[in-house]
Amino acid sequence: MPGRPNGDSGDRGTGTGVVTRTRQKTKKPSLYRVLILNDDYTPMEFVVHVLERFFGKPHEEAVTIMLHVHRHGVGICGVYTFEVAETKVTQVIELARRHQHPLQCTMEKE
Ligand code: TYC
Repeated sequence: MPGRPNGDSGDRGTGTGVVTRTRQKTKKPSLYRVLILNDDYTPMEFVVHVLERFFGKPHEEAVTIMLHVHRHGVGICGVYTFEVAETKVTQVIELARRHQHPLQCTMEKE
């Protein structure tokens, strides 16, 4: 990242500097995978409902993801910026808790 980051070409306060920066500065936010974990007790239909409600999955895709998790132990619900991912994890865990299901959900940096 050469030069001065805010376009100050370095006139040391004399007011004679020329602003040369055209653009730069925006950084893409880090992304996080939201993962859902298998367990022996949460009903399959509940997991499908969670994937539809919080992750906007169409029914068929929700079933596919749920079965993947059922067979492999873990699956990806979606990829989001940090606060969105955190909110979705909280929403899933809270709904599962209210229904007394042990369903767990977590997030990891991509
Ligand atoms: N293994 C559960 C069952 O047999 C179904 C299930 C699927 C649970 C996915 C959690 O993330 C999960 N009822």
